[in-house]
Amino acid sequence: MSTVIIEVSGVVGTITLNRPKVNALSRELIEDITTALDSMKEQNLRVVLLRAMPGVKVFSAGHEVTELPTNGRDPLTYNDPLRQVVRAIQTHPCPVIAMIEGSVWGGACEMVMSCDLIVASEQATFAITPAKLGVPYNISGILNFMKVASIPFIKEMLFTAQPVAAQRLMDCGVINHVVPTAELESFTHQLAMQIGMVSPLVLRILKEELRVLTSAHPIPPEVYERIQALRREVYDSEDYQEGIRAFFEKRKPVFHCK
Ligand code: LCV
Ligand code: LCV
Repeated sequence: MSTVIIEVSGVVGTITLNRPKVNALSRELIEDITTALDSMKEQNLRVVLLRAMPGVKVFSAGHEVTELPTNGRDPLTYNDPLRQVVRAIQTHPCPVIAMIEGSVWGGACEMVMSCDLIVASEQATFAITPAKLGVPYNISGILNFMKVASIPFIKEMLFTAQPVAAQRLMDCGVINHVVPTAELESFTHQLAMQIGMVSPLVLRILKEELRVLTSAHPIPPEVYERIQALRREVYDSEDYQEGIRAFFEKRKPVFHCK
């Protein structure tokens, strides 16, 4: 059974996450999302919506924790499914609008914030959780957060790992619109139709120009390697194991900085 529902209405394609219980981003779910995005490239679409089922409490619980490696491998390498779905959204030729109900966790925050626009219901919340789980987030993931939010705000979300209300993210320029849940679908579809009426060729070049320019951060190879070495110390640490163990034991992690 596919973990996503795909619908096309006119020039708007919709990808609905549908993986019980909490849309945790497993390899399977991410492959279904990227396959849906690829299939939509072949159709004459102008906008893609990414959403969960209406009325969900949890939009996505983030990375499927059971798929986080615990054998000393980097949990967020270039080919990790989470990295792949973020790039698939960022390079998709059409604007991708995230329509958010419920709570968004961990890597799902980066996936949503990599969409071109975000429309959220008033009750939606976002929690960026690597620090809670003991995961050394990867450098392009951090850059994706920097693209949409100020450094102080992103530091607060990363350092506290706590849920933040959609309104606060809109006040900080991360979310485009916060609307009452009852209006979420109609508002988002109206926005999609507006975008669907302008030149798709111009949209494609504008999106790619913005992606290239916001990703242009020259880092000397040695600096990159130093960051990778620091990240390796973390994912090789006992704290990383403790973060994942605590998750499965449904208890708070106790970190010892080793
Ligand atoms: C697998 C899960 C998950 C899950 N994976 O229902 O950004 S990083 O670096 O941290 C990155 C690595 C990342 O994204 O890590 C994952 C970060 N995600 C989180 O911290 C969210 C963890 N989940 C929760 O806080 C709660 O499960 C939420 C609030 C999402 C839902 O709470 P609720 O009380 O409604 P349960 O907690 O009972 O979860 C329902 C089932 O989903 C599993 C969880 O283990 C439980 O399974 P069982 O019913 O078999 O016990 N589950 C939840 N999240 N990310 N599995
Ligand atoms: C020549 C004009 C213009 C005009 N050029 O009075 O950013 S990019 O990439 O798009 C870039 C290439 C660019 O800047 O493209 C131009 C973008 N501009 C617009 O899309 C605005 C187009 N204009 C309008 O929406 C309306 O004209 C406004 C709202 C500006 C004014 O409306 P209003 O009803 O008051 P009219 O539309 O009747 O315009 C008065 C006269 O100005 C001409 C227009 O053709 C009309 O000429 P005639 O009286 O001879 O019919 N006009 C308006 N804009 N950009 N000519």
